[in-house]
Amino acid sequence: MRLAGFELRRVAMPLVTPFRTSFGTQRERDVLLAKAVGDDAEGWGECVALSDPLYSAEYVDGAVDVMTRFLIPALAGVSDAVGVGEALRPFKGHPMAKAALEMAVLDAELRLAGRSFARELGSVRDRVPCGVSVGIFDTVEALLDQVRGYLDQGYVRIKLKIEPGWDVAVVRAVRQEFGDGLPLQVDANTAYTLQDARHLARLDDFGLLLIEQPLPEDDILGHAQLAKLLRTPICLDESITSAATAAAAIRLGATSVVNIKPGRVGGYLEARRIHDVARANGVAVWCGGMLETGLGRAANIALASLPGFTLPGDVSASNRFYAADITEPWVMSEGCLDVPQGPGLGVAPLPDALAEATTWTGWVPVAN
Ligand code: SMG
Ligand code: MG
Repeated sequence: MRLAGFELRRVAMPLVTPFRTSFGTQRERDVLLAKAVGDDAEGWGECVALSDPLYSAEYVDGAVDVMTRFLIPALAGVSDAVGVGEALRPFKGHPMAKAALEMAVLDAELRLAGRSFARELGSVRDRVPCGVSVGIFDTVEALLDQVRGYLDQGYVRIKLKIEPGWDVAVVRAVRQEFGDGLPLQVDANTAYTLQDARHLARLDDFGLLLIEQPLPEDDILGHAQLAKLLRTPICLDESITSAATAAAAIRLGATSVVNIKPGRVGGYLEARRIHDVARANGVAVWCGGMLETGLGRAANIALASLPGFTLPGDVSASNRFYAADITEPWVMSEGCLDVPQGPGLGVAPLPDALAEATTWTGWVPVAN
């Protein structure tokens, strides 16, 4: 395949309900899509950067800029997803921007070959169990109502967002209401410091599956120290930026479970390498989420069907976040989503829904 260029597109996706975390509240997603256009195939990539650099350093305007000025022009002569990774390696950082371009080329390449993401990545299941990430609310009652609604829909695992002042008492209330059998975990998005270790150890009473990213992104040693003070397993998210950092964090005892987000690590191929590293070390992984549209969700479901993904991911149905998706909606059945089996992502945007949501498009050629 010879790449002619990328169509960049921003789509505005209002959330069904505000999603509050320790770093801010999302009300609408401004999603950047990149469509790879080749001489004989096209493919879709989704950039998971948020509007503001609060989850990680990347943000949507920055992703458009780096793709346009540096990343896409570097893809001259590249013909497949492995080549994208090699061509973009000299550029520091910007994993979410890189991942979107790699995803688009992988989709195009696989569509051409008639092979699915699942098959390409090494899928061993045809459906994956769905967990759901639940934000911070003004009252515990409002949270309990939300959790009850998700359990009624069939979600098999609940993740609670926590922050100082919204942690131990909230977890206790959820346990009291829904029982000790509910698979439950928490995510702090870096909101604590090592000084909070004694407080966080109070979570040990509640049989949590894990605590996700309690400390800052660059504090690997802090997480290793914290792990010695808690019985609750520590799971890194923001800190894991590559297979190499995953290997180091595992070796240092900083993480005993790993959240894999392809965008955060530069793409689906690096995500698979992290899966392989973790599996070789007997460390469980699960697939994280970044409020993806149906496109990114398709790829995540495929990834989550690899053998090392032994915990339910933040892989939920389209209607968890969006009343109207830009693809056919992902619908949960018996707490699971079916792994897409068609060529490439196995899904494509619905032209009308895509046009409706689009706020901007641009064309960036690849000079060959
Ligand atoms: O897509 O289900 C989803 C969101 C899951 O909580 C989620 N993601 O730190 O894991 C995380 C957050 C990052 C995005 S918060 C706006
Ligand atoms: Mg997280």
